[in-house]
Amino acid sequence: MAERSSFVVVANRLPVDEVTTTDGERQWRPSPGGLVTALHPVLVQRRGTWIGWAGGDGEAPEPFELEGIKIHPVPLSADELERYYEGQSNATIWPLYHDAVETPVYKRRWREAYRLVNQRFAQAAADVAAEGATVWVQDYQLQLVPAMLRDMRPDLRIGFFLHIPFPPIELFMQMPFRAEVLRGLLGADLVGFQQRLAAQNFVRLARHLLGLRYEGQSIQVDGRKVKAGAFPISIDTRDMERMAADPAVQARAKQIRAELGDPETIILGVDRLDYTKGIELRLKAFRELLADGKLTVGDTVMVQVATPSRERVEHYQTLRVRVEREVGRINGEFGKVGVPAVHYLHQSYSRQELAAMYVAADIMMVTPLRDGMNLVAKEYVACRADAGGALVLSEFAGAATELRQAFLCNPHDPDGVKEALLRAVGAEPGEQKRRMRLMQRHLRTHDVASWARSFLTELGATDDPPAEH
Ligand code: GDG
Repeated sequence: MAERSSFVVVANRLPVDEVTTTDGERQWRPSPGGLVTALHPVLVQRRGTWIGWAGGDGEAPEPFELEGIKIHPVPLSADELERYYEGQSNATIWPLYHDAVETPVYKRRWREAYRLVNQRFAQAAADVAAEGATVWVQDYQLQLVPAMLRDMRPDLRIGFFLHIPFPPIELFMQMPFRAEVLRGLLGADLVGFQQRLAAQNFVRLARHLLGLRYEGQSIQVDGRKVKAGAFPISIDTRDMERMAADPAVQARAKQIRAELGDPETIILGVDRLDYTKGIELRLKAFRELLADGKLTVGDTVMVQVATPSRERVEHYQTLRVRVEREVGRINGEFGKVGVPAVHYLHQSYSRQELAAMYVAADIMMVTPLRDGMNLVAKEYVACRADAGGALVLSEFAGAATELRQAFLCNPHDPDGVKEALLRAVGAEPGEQKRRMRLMQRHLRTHDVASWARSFLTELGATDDPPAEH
C-alpha cells in the first residue's frame, strides 16, 4: 500500500492547474491561493495529501507529488459536474446559504449526484489517511463527507470549514435533504465558520432539527462532542504587501492611472461575476451619482473587473446580461468620445495585475449582499502601504466584522451606498490614512496562517504523530 498521510485536506478543487509548456508538454503547476499558502507548511511537514478534483471530466490523473504536497485527484464525469457541482452545489446550496438572494433550485437528481460524489471524496480520504490522522474537509460542496468518513474511519480526527455563510434556521429548513446535510456536518469534531453568527445558526439548527442538546458552542451527538466556532479566514498579508511594493507593480499602477486619463478618482470593483457580490447595485449607485451631478465623468472613472465564473449555471448567465446592460446604459448616457464612465472587464488577470489595480484605485467598492468573508477587501487594504485609498464595504460581508474602519454601508439601501461612496471620495487624506493604518495593523496579526493555526489548535491537531513511513 502507498504511504499514508497523517494530515489530509479534502476540497472540491485541487490546488493545481494543468498547463501546456512552450514545447507542448502538459505539466502541473501550483495554482496560487490563500488556502494552499496557509496549509503548505503543515502539508509539507507532515507529508500531507490534498484530495480534490483536478478540473476536466472523465478519468482522473494518477496521484502525484508537487512541491512537497501529495496530490490525490478524484474523478468527476461530465454528468456529475452538471448535477453535483453546477446543480446541487451552485444552484441549490450557494443561493440558499446566501440569504436566497437568487431563488434556490431544488432537484432530486442533483442531490443524488451530490451524495455519490461526496461518498467518493470520503472514500478517497479513508484510503489515504493514516491511523489517527487529521482530515480537514473544506466547504459547501462536501458537507456530507464528515459523517461518511467517520462511518468508515472512526479513528480519524475530522475538521470541517465552511467558507460561505451558514443561513438562519428559517432558510436552511427549505432544503429538501436538510437533516442529511446537518448530520453530514455533525460527523466532524470541529465545524468552523467565518462568523460567530453562523456558528450560532448551526448549533441552534442542531437542536431545532434533530433535538440535540448543546452547551455554549458544543453539541452532544451520539455520545460525542461536536464543537462549532468562528475562524475568520484571511490572506497572506506579508506576501500581498511585498507584491504591491514590487517596483514593477508600482510602475504598472502608474501606467493604469495614465491609461485611464489620470482622473482624480478611480473607483474599483473586483469580483467573480456572481449575484451575491452586489455588482449591479454598485453600478446603479454610480449611475445615480452621475445623474445627480455629485460625480462627473472625466474626474471620476469606475473600473469593474468581473471575473468569469460558473458560466453554465443559469443564474450567472442572466446576471451577466443584467450587468452588461447596466454598463451599456451608464456609458451610453454619461460617457464621452474616448472617455467611458465605466471600464468593464469580463476577464481574469494575474495576481500582479490585480495588485497594480488595487494600488492604482482611490476607492475600492466591495458591496456584496451577503459574503462569507470577502478577501478582495483585505487584499486592497494590504496593498496600500502608502495608506492612501478608501474602502467602501458592505455590512453583509464577513470582512466587515474586522475591517471596522472601512466606509460601511447597507447594500440593500441604495441611498446608504451612495452616501458611503461620497464620504469615501470626500475623506481627507489624514482620515483615510488613519483608517487604513488601523486595518493594516489588524491584517498583519490576523493573516491566513493564523487562521489555519487557530482552527487546527482548536481541533487538537497540532500534536499529531508524524507521517507513517
Ligand atoms: C469564497 C467566499 C470567502 C478574483 N478575480 C481574479 C482573482 N480573484 C481572486 C481575488 C480573491 C479571490 O479571487 C476571491 O475571493 P473572495 O473572498 O472575494 O470571494 P469568493 O471567490 O466568493 O470566495 C468568500 C472565500 O471563499 C475564502 O474563504 O472570503 O466569502 O465566497 O483572492 O483576488 N485572482 C486572479 N485573477 C482574477 O482575475 N489571479
